[in-house]
Amino acid sequence: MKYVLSLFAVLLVSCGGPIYESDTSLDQLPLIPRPQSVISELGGFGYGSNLEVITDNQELADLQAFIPVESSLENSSGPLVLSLGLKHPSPEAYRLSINRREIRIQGASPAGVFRGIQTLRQILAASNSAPQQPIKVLPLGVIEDWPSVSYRGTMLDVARHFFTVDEVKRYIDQMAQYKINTLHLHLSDDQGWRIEIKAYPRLTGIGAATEVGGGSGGFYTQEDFLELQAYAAQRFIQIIPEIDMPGHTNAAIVAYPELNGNGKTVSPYTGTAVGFSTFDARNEAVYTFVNQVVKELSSLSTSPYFHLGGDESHVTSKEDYLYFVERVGQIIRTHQKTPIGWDEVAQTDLGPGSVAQFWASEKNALAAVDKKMKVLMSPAKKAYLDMQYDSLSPYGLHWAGYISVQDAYNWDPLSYVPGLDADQILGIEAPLWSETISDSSGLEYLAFPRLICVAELGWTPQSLRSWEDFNRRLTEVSYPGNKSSK
Ligand code: TNX
Repeated sequence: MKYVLSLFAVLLVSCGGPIYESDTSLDQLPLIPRPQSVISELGGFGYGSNLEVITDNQELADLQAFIPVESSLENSSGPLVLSLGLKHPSPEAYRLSINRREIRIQGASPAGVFRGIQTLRQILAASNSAPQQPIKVLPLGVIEDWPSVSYRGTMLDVARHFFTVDEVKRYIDQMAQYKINTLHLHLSDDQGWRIEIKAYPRLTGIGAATEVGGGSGGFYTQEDFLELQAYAAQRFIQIIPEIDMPGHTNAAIVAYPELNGNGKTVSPYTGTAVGFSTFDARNEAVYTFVNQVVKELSSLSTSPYFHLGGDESHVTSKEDYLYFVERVGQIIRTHQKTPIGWDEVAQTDLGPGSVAQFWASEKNALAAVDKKMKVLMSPAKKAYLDMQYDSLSPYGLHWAGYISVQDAYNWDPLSYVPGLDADQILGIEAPLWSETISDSSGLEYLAFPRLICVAELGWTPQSLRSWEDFNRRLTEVSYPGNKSSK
């Protein structure tokens, strides 16, 4: 009975088994994103290294793989029960309750149960046991939780520098911990083409061999893309493919020079300038090409969206730009996808329900809603993960300013652009451009902890957010690339 003196757990023996007491309360734990509602109750739930998982649903049973404890009842107060049937408009809603006899996670769908498991993981990590203490004690209570914004994403630029399948999976795992549900992959740019298109083999044969700074580049086979998509889907994350056009197309044009519209001889590009390349908007071969690319990618992709880029087409005439984007929008719809483009596409008639991704121009964001488009909030001054934290940051750019962790947290995606209503906003996304990073360590330096700020901006309503409270929680947890120097 050496545990009796522990501050952590008072172990009494009653007829039903041991009774545990927790010295922490559920509403004090550093949960991120902060849940919508946490009600604490007195008492504790004890377990050793084991937690028996009970569910009558096979899909939920598969989620056991995400619970970081062994499944058995030995040493535990009771089981972890996973179930569906929660009534809530958001499929990601969940209710997590911990009482003396069991932990229960009920979801509005399997995605909700998965989000609840992430919260449980944070509770387990925050509930320390004393040294040499084999029993961990969790505080009791009920968490009711759901996202305030349905689309919560990040973008990874795999074109300026290529990131391997394993590096992207690592990022997906990190996203999942903070309940991010969308990964936008920027698959093509001037410096590289990164996805196999079977009808145009030189895209990867030639167009994938370059990257910023002269490295060897790389690309995903279609099987790689499916593997990433399946890996993300297990974590209830969608992958949205982007093929950036008509600008940002030098790598495709090097592979297929007949697509070129800037009248110059092209050569591979490994610098970081933008705005010099364009497809030829008046050449039918370009639309044959675009149709094939959209067709092959749309047949692989399970996302309802296809991102056509459309940014910084500085050498495309205005007339050609409008014509091109509208035609590509129609091609995307022919393949049963909804077009998304960077905010410049709001100048075109991309059609109601299509999406403008706001990064720089409030005028474009307002034009988008006039055209019954939705707006995805990615303001460069707040949400660009590739901006330096400050002038000493070893990675990153600063054309939109320096973005400290506090800056990344202190804004509201639903009111950032005056004149936009919340119901016109599809969601929030934090883009990570990769001119200055080429591997997971650079990625993690820029993304963490600022992606965690974005995760909370999308999940937790403004009325429950405060920098002081968030910052306290952030200092109490470990996160990828946790560096105290930031
Ligand atoms: C602007 S933001 C770009 C990208 C660059 C990024 C660097 C946008 C739609 N286009 O081509 O990578 O700045 O921060």
